[in-house]
Amino acid sequence: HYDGHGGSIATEKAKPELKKPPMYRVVLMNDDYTPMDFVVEVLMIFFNMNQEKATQVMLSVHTQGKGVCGVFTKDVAETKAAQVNQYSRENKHPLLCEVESV
Ligand code: TYC
Repeated sequence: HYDGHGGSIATEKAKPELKKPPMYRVVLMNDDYTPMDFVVEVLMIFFNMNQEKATQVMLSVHTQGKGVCGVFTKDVAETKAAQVNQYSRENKHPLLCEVESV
């Protein structure tokens, strides 16, 4: 119940060493040049999606302008975004992957 200083008697002392870390969205941006097949490949390689799920997310990014690939801790999110951007540059595609806090 309410404890008068923003916590609760039921939860404030429960496992104080196990706080949830802040989470970050990894988002893919649409562009006019990256081939759809390449985006699907990226989602399968770096976000462990099957072809059906990857196609669904790719088409959502294509239609909506951007889309969430996954939600991770800060270090994992930043590593995945950097890996996607490096892989895209290596393959001469402008595909852009960004991190935003949830
Ligand atoms: N718009 C691209 C095309 O028509 C496909 C695409 C989808 C590109 C998603 C980027 O994040 C992206 N070839």
